[in-house]
Amino acid sequence: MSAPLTATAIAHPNIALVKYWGKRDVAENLPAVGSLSLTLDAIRSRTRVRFEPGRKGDHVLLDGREDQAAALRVSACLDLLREAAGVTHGALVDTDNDFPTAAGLASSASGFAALVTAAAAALGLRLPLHELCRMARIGSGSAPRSLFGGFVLLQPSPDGDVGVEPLLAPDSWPLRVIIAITAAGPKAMGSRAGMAASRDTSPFYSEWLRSHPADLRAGRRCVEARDFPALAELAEASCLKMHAVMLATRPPLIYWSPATLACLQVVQALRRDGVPVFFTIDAGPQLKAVCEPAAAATVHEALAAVPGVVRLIDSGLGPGAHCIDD
Ligand code: 2P0
Repeated sequence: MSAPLTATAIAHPNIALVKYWGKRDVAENLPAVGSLSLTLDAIRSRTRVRFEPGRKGDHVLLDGREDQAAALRVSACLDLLREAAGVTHGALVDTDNDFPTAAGLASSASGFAALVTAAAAALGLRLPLHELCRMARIGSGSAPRSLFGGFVLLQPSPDGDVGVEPLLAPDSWPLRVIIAITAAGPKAMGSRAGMAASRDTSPFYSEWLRSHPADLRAGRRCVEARDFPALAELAEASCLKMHAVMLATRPPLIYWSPATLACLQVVQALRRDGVPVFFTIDAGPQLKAVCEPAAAATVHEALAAVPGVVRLIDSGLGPGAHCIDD
């Protein structure tokens, strides 16, 4: 059967509970550390890929606009798929996100997971999962995590590559995530440049690398045991350790807004009062509060009252990337 040459896929952003920050190999986009994430269901990237025989080059639309920087990364990723399929067709790629792009909400993770899923289907490729993960990783280090649903572990493997392992399906531990959007514009410095700056200048970077494997092992134990209090403590510590590395980078990487800190303090106060919730923050000013389902309404209400919070997104845990009908 010939390849359909066109396909559309959906992938959901993921939120890391044990964070990834730093690269071991820039050309291969190999992370210096593993990570543990959960995939969301309330927000998504949708990517349509159409290969056209005889077309030279790719044309990339991101939320309806041409984006040169995104196009270069998309083409690098598509080159791997073209090579696997033995074709040279250029592609039309149309991606839209139903949430703010490049604002610390993992749009590159869901975008590249959707891209490789759609492109592989369009080219009729049945790739081993580790190959699809490698291709997604070339696009974005956190993208392999969005190929899977629920809780996902990304771990450096002894051969120097990374392995991705789904730990729990979404309904096995159905936590809720309340995202407090405190600013919707794109961030000042992208993760890629920020990671390179931290590696080169942050005095805490070596300690981050040294202590990370133990955090990842602890993260796996917490998720497998569904131990919320232990996961809460670990995830907040991993988040703040990463932000300490960022703050000590020269020039400093300060991704928080005053409202980010206000939200963090609200979450701390809730937990002190016995509400099962913890925070995590990525390379942007949004705060993600992870809680048990029964606490979601309380957490939502408390974050909605924080000055500077412009919007809240309530999410459950979602599935991995998948194709949909065009
Ligand atoms: C994470 N972040 O683990 C961490 C926490 C941001 C802070 O993965 O350069 O967009 O494409 O590999 O995947 C964001 O980094 O970076 C990220 P690249 P990516 O979620």
